[in-house]
Amino acid sequence: MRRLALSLSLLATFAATPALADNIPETARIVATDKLPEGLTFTEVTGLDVGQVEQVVTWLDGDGEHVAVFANTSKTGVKDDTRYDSKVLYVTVFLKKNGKFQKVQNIKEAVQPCELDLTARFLPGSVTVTNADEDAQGELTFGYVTRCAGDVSPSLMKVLMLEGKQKYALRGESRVNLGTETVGGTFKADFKKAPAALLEHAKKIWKATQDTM
Ligand SMILES: [Ca+2]
Repeated sequence: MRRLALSLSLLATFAATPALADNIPETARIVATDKLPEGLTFTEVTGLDVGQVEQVVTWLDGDGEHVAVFANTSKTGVKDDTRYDSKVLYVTVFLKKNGKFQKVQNIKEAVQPCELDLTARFLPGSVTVTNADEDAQGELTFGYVTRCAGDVSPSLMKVLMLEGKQKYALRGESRVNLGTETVGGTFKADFKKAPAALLEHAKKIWKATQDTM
């Protein structure tokens, strides 16, 4: 009987810890979809009652089950015969507990009404879930570019890393090959007191995705 009680308490311990630190990345799922996860509304994701879902990323760590929704909103207007485009990117991270979603943090990046060529998009291949510092919290990393211009020039680029309530960032410009020279590609790191391994991962993602307008 005593042995059974011990087994049950061990089971309870494992149930309360959804994932061990060393397998957080293996629990990650990155799914391209235009559907909101069941139980979420656009109001919770974009702050509006509309939006376009692009992908949903989930992972388990010491805090529980995370659900990150990548979405955008866009609109077009005309003023004085000129067409203006606007687009906003959103990444909203939730903890899902007992079927309910608690917002952990959200990222919003807007390109203001633009009468030239508008760019606002997540960078393919930039989305990763890691646990570079081997604690109990996973890190969600993603990059995106924004731009309103009519020429060939770098975009504003960011690679963000979210861990729990923390947000770390590389901010700079994408790199563009003009034929005779390459411009852009520089960034500044805002990683506060994050462990060096986190900054290293973000730099790796930057280097892998920076060649875009
Ligand atoms: Ca971590």
